Amino acid sequence: MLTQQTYIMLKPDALKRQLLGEIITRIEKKGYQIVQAKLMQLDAPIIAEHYAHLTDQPFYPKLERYMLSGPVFGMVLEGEDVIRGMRNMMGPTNVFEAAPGTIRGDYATDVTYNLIHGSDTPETAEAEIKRFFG
Ligand code: IDP
Repeated sequence: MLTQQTYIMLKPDALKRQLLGEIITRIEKKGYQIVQAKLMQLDAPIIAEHYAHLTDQPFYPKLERYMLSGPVFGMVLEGEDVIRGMRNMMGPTNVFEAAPGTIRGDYATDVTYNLIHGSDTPETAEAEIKRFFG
């Protein structure tokens, strides 16, 4: 048993489409605890830091516009194997591969506008929690 924390961010399309409650309900029903949460308007430097592995990609300007387009809802979740569990609940980055039953599979139809971010390793979880919650 491995109790760990992860950083989850509901992206601007989740808020615009009023899917916040729906997604949080899934997280709560799964049994993960929300230990911190806040609404934030990100700026370009923090987006570039968060997506440093993507800044040289051709789609980065679109990703930056998307992440600047409205507030995001950041959360720290705690639970057994929560990093892997949340990645499974989210579905893969490519929505066309995301199975029904996953958040992206059920609600997203576009590779960029895919509703949710979740840390992918314990190291990135630690860095992302520090980045957004200090
Ligand atoms: P993740 O969000 O599933 O961890 P990353 O590769 O870190 O995946 O990508 C970050 C975000 O960048 C994605 O969630 C998506 O919004 C956007 N993105 C990733 N790959 C593409 C792409 O090929 N085209 C357009 N947007 C992309």
